[in-house]
Amino acid sequence: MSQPTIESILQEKRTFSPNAEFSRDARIQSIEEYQKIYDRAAADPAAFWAELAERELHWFEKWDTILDWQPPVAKWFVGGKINISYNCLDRHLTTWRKNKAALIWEGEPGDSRTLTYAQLHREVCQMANVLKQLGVTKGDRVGLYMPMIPEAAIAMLACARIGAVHSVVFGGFSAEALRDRLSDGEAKLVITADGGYRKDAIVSLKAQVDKALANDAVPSVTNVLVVKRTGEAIDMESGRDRWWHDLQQTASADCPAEPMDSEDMLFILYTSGSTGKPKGVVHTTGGYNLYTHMTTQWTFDLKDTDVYWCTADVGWITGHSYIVYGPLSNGATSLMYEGVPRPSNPGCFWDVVEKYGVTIFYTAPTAIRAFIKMGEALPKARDLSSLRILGTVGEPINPEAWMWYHQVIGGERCPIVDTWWQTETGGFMLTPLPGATPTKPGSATLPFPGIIADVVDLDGNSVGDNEGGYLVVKHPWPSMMRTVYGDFDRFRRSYWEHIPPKDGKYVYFAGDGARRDEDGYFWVMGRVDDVISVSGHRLGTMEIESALVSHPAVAEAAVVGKPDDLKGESVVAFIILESNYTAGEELEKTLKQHVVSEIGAIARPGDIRFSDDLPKTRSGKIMRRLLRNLAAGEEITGDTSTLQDRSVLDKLREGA
Ligand code: 6R9
Repeated sequence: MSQPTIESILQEKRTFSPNAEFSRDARIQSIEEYQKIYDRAAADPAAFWAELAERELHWFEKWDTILDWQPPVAKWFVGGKINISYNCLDRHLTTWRKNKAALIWEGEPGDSRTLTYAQLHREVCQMANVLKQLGVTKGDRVGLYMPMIPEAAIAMLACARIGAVHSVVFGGFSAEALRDRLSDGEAKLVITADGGYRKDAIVSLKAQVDKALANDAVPSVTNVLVVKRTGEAIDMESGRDRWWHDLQQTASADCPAEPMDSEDMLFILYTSGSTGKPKGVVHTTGGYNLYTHMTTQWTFDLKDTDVYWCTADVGWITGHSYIVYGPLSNGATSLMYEGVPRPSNPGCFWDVVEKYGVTIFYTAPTAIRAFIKMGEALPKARDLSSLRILGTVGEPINPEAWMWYHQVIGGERCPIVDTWWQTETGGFMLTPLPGATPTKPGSATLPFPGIIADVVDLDGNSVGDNEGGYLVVKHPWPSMMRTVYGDFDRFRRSYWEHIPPKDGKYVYFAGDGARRDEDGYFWVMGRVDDVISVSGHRLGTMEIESALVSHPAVAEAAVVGKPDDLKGESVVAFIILESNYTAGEELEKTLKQHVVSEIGAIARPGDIRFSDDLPKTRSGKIMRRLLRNLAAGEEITGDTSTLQDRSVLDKLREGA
């Protein structure tokens, strides 16, 4: 091969087939059925999506062209008229689902609320009228900076209803990060709350908004709409700031959904590049609605009896696609929880599962690793027998964490769907279908029907089985991002130029390394920016970390490369130990030897550093870039605005 790719060194052989009883009741019941759908879709993706768009969604007017592909610009269902708020709400009102729970919400202090489809529809319509009253019109951008309360979903759906573009900024971000995002999108209105509850404390959201907007820093913002959540004292700037409940009370509940062009912008969501300013990922209406609808339905095998819970925050793409739009478009019951495991209630997730009889539970590896550290006693103290499907997203899951999830949470009966996707892809790209796909711990398995994925070298040639390379998508799909807001050139450079077009055919490069095994299963090996180069061997981070985590002493591991005169780079491992182990030279030796025996001498860590914590993004992804700086003894460079807890870096530095 002409170009260096990534070597794969870990072999995971365990396989788990869906049980016969589960498959019998599933929407897609066997791997043969999946294969049939997949093949049909691959033969003509546009026709496949058009058939589903017609069957599954309401269109005010049908499209003229299914797909207009002028790389790297894809337009789906061109000329079609659609409204995602209509598909998520109105169309359910003429069915028995009118009085079904659309949202079940549980607040951190223990307060709760259930909104039926009829109730949710009413509140969305009222809020849409409030937005109009405040001068928001089609195409205007609205910034949301909200706690995890129903009003967050209501605000998103209200924007979509009148064709305003929402730009949700995660409530944990700083005033500066909020200001940058509001400025970039030139938001007209900001919707926030006085505060929210997080880990037994109040997060003062409105005060952060005031800071972000101080000195007229974002001149496009004319109003701030404030939900009363905590009741704490806040400043209300007269003329600018309005209470949500004041305006909602008097607003009419009659607000027909605006027929939107399929390609009208639905939302902007910012994702951090490793350097430079965050990218405003732009999603449009029709394709996004269809893709999130289908992936939710098939990947979670949705039934009307399900209580579906995705633990993400609405500030992330996972919250957009799989708390709000995908589930509601399907008429499902979506649970929203304001809290996170915290000292006063580390087992709160299991309380919620038991209280509401959750059947589908979707979370992230970072949470699973935290559960493992907290021990089995917490989940074992609750009745989790309602669960039937488990999901994971956000990072590669180490096989041992997968096994724990399978055994302790899933009681060995629940299929695990490991869903690989990105803010940019809008929805699941690689994922098992729970009644059909045999799973392997650590693999996101196979492409969703209609997705043509591959692993290639830098020239764009497919690599062989079990050879590492670059994960790409070779045919446009309905929910792909359309551009970086205000910077089309950055869109082209970031995703379409690393792997050059071959014979005029463009491929989307996701930025992740992967390999495909002899069964065609994909194994995501981590971000290619994080690849470690030891004596000419390019190693992904995931496999070495998984080898370390398979040792009983290791709760969590992050590996990075450190410059080395002889080898180019040597492996440095940052380790969080299980509580009953103590750091020391003996254990260091044992762990190095463990990596050698699990995957080989090439991956042997030169250096092991024990720590209590790791630097993570606010959505829980390990920031290896910062660890790389630390390992090399360098200053931290690049953007740290997404870092969850700055003090972690200082602690790691002291420990070095
Ligand atoms: C949905 C979301 C995207 C990046 C992606 C990859 C990593 C997400 C994964 C996974 C392995 C999975 N990632 N899911 N890696 N297996 N199941 O997380 O979006 O925040 O944009 O992050 O997350 O590296 O490229 P986003």
